[in-house]
This record gives sequence, C-alpha cells and structure tokens, in this order.
Amino acid sequence: MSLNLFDVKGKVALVTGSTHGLGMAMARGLGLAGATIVVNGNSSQEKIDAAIIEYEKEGIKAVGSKFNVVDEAAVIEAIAKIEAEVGPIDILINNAGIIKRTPLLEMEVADFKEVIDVDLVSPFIVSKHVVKNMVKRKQGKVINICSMMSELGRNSVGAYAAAKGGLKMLTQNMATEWAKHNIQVNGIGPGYFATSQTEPIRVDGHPFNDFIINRTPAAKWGDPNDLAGAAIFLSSKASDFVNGHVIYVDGGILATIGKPSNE
Ligand code: GCO
Ligand code: CA
Repeated sequence: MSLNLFDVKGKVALVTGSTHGLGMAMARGLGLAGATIVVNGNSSQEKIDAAIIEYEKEGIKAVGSKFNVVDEAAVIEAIAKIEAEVGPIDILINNAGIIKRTPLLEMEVADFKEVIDVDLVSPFIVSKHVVKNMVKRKQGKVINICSMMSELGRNSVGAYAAAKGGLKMLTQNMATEWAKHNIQVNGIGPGYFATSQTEPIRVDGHPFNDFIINRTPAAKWGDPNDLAGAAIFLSSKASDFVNGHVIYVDGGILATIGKPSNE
C-alpha cells in the first residue's frame, strides 16, 4: 500500500471558519500535506490576513475569502471568485459554527434559529453551490464538522445539539444523493478540544473541566492538531468508497457510558 493514497498535493480546500480553532487546525493539516487552503471567516479581513501569515509561516499556500456562510448570494459570489482565481474546489470542509449555551426554557426563538442557520443551514448553502461544480468534474470531497452533540445531549446546548444532530443526517443524505457523482460526503465529530469555543468551560476550577477529563477515556482535552489525520483521510483517495460516515475523534467518549469520579 502506498502513502500516495493520502496525497492531497495541489488540491484546493475551502475550509469555512478557518481563521482559528479546529477549522484552522484541520486546514493546517491539509496544508502541510500539500493542499492550497482557502481561508474563510466573516468577522474581519484583518483576522483572515493574520491567519494567512500563520499558514504561510509553515510553508502552506493560503488564500483569503471573506464571506458569511449563511448569505447565499455572498456564498455564490465567493465560490465563483475562488474557482476563477485559485482553481476548482476539490475539498470543502463545512466547519464554521456557533454555540449558545442557554437552557431551552430560557432561550429566545431568534437565538435558537440563529444557531440552526449557522450550524445546519449554512453547510447546505455552501455545499449546494460548491457541489454543483464538483458534479460537472465528477469528483469531490465534502466534510461536515459534526460534534459529540450529533449523538448526545447536554444541559444548555439544545439548539447546537439539534443543529449538529441534523448535520449528521444531512451528511448521510448528501452522501446518498452525491455518491454516484464520485463525491464522498462524510463528517468529523470532534470530542472536547482545547479551543477558544470551549475556553469558558475549560478554565481551572470550572466543574465542567474535571467532568470532561473524567468522562473522556483518554483523560484529557484534545489537541486540535489531532484532527488532521481524519481530515486528510476524508480529503484523499484513501476514502474514495467511504460515504456518509462521521468519524468521531473524541478520545473514546462515545465508546463509553463514563465512570464515577473516584475511579
Ligand atoms: C459544550 C461544548 C461542545 C463542544 C463540541 C463537543 O458546551 O458542550 O462546547 O458543544 O464544542 O462540539 O463535541
Ligand atoms: Ca452512529
């Protein structure tokens, strides 16, 4: 078996939300493996420019594309520009997401809908317009970033769990509709990782910090770079007959019911 199976050299990868956190870690992995990264964010051009400097420091070819993943017109315009100026998008990682930690009985409907829009509707919007072109080329890889909350509930993250559970089924449905075009759609389900998103619940002394370490068989928060292997696998020829799966990179959380805190 040749490692060329995992080759992504010269491929163009659009990774939404890749200026920081898990998106950046997965994009970095693909970039170090030779892909050109289209760095997306929506908060500011400065953030994108700063991220590009970080990618380039490691010898990764990175190009910025600022757009809002929930704005269909902006998505269409950005994709046309990327394909004209950088090249056909070979790999799409739908990573951009938000979380609001509010118990359901206290949650405003508008906030619930906003989470669904960003975490579930936007992967549909971006995929729809990228995959149209992949169908013509008879080739493509789509990776939807799911979550532990694609499988499990947790107090205060109801909207996020609804969106991420939906994203798992959207992944299976996309795989169902697009496999015949030689487009593989799969998901990555990160466990609990040390990022800015989990920063508020990861601080020393926060009961959730101890809970996660106890609940994770690997007994630690994940390092975002641990996601690179799954990202490369699902972006390369190695996964050409793999359709509709979510690879959970979670230190074993979903394998177990957990254990008492004194064990
Ligand atoms: C939370 C966390 C999670 C993680 C992750 C788990 O509040 O429970 O933020 O939602 O971000 O998605 O897989
Ligand atoms: Ca399953």
